Amino acid sequence: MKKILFVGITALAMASCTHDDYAPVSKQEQYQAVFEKEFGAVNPNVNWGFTPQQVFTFDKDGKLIGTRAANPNSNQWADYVTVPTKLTDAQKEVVRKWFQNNPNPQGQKVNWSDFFVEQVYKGGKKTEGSKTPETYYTFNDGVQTQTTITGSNQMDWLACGSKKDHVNNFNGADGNIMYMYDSSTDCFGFHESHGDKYYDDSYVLISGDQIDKSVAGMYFVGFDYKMQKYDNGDTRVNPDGYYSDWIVRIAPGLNAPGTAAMRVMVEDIIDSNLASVQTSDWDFNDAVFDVKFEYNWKDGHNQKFAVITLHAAGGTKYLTIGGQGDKGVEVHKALCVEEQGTMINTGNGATRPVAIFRIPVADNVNNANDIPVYVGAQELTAQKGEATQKLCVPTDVKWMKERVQFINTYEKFKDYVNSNTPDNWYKSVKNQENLY
Ligand SMILES: [Ca+2]
Ligand SMILES: [Ca+2]
Ligand SMILES: [Ca+2]
Repeated sequence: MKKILFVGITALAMASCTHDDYAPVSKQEQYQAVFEKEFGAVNPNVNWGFTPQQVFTFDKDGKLIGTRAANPNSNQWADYVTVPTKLTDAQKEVVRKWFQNNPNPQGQKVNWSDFFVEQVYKGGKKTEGSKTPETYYTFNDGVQTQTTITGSNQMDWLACGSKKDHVNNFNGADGNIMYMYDSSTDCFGFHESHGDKYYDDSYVLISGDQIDKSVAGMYFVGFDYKMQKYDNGDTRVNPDGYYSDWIVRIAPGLNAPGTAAMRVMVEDIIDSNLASVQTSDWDFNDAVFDVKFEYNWKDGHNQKFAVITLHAAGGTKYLTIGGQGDKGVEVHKALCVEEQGTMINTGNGATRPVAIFRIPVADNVNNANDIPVYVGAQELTAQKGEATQKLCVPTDVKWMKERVQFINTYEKFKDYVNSNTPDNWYKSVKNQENLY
């Protein structure tokens, strides 16, 4: 008797569930419910700021085609990227002296596919006050000779990344400034002319913050000369631990303001327990990245890329851009932080330089919304008229710090959600201190 009654109650409960108190089933439906609880009903016309973007096309020689007035006599870098202000002589001196007086420094990593290289110092030129002469005794058959060589004179072809992309016009440890794209900062090397070998294990990458206030926020690569003429080591030069034989600055290729790049701000709440979402969980900073589209000549034909500039990873989940899992780029790793649980550049965790990387895309892709973003296996979407996990804004819009309220920071965001206006809701900042 009892048993029958129990079944009856269950059946009744289920029946009422499917009628009056409709329980959302899919993740997106549950998300819609918590999103609307926070921000109100989503207007059917809201597209979250995503629109088709301008596409830059470069010819075989890396020259920008179309879209802007071309001046063949000046370089065009400034049309699509922020060209760093050149170093002053005083700044170069500060950097040179630091490298000449700090042996075996601890380096760091940056992750840029697109960057500038600027000459700082060629070894052997100025060594007053230096702890290294930047000249080296050679060893023959393991015995030191009286012959010295100036290392920098043997250093040809500055090379970037494990594919050894040559930096044009940087030879003999000298150069001016060059823009590298679709390259890599995963290592740096030089070609040694005496022994005719490449060395990409004798560099160090140092943050200007470590050197002096006048070069804070900059990055420098120093090389310690080494040489081995024969594989058996018959003639060689030992590095001396001072990475001053060639010093260059590297600077990320940041999007020029007002160019075609757009910023995407990502919220990963959909992958959380949606029953316990709080107001301060909404921050749309779990990934913040800019998207720019480019055609570049590569492997004999024009290929289309999304150039991604990753600014922040304000979440602790496995979040990938460009595809799911291994098919995408994990945001913490991209910012050179191995710990997935560390938030980066949101005021609560680690601080890192931006990451710049490229994703090959199909010819018809020209909207930042088409760059897939995943949290684990869950794709984060921005559908017109539906609760969104991504917002698209101009690249000068700042993102949120952690644990502050989105709704109390952007005063008009709720209006935008409810009525599709104002579309520049990001200009209605109420509490500047909530932004990173
Ligand atoms: Ca050295
Ligand atoms: Ca969040
Ligand atoms: Ca966050």
